[in-house]
Amino acid sequence: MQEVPSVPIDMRSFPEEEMRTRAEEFLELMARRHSTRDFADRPVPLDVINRCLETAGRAPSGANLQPWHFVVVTDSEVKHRIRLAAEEEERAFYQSRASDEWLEALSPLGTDPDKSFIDRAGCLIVIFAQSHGVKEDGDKLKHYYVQESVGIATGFLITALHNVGLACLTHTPSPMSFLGDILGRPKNERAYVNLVVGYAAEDAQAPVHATRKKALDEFVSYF
Ligand code: IYR
Repeated sequence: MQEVPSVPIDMRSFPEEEMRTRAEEFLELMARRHSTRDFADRPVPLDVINRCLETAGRAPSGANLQPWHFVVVTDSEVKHRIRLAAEEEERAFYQSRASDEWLEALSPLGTDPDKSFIDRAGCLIVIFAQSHGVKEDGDKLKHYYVQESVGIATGFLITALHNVGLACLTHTPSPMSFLGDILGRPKNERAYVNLVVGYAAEDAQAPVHATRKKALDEFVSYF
């Protein structure tokens, strides 16, 4: 490694027994996370959302260029505009854009063009990926591993939200360019996901299909 300015980092390690308990407890927490469309019609505390967004902002990224932007939408009128635009794309998706194979894969989820949960949920966090940055002099700044970086930050955010008891749904209408238009985002940004966030309704449900997760031996191998 070349010598670069460096600082000490405060990373904790634990005795193995404590590692096991922590791994167990964290798995137990995360295994209770499910995407849901059943949100309570209740505002979410913005200070909590902001702390969760700070967690997202701690994600690793290509050359640490943090090629993301998050828009928090709590305004009911803006949420409603997004719902209507999303439903228009989704109608085209279900009626003609989606292949039969895709519709078949979605059938156990019971999804359809109705996105009324967008009105109900406390907020939307629309996540944008910056294909490149913009330097102070206006020149382009190349970004690296943009999709991967934004995906990791999104994962951090979903985890942080679940940790405070907020539910979310990763909504990805296709195409999603209406999100950048409605929210006035610059040309170097592409909507990555519309994260619908809120308190889960008391009787919130998830399709059985979505709760079935692969066992460890189905997705891990060792050498
Ligand atoms: N965007 C559509 C379809 C959809 C696609 C996938 I991949 C999903 O996991 C779920 C739904 C919709 O939101 O209905």
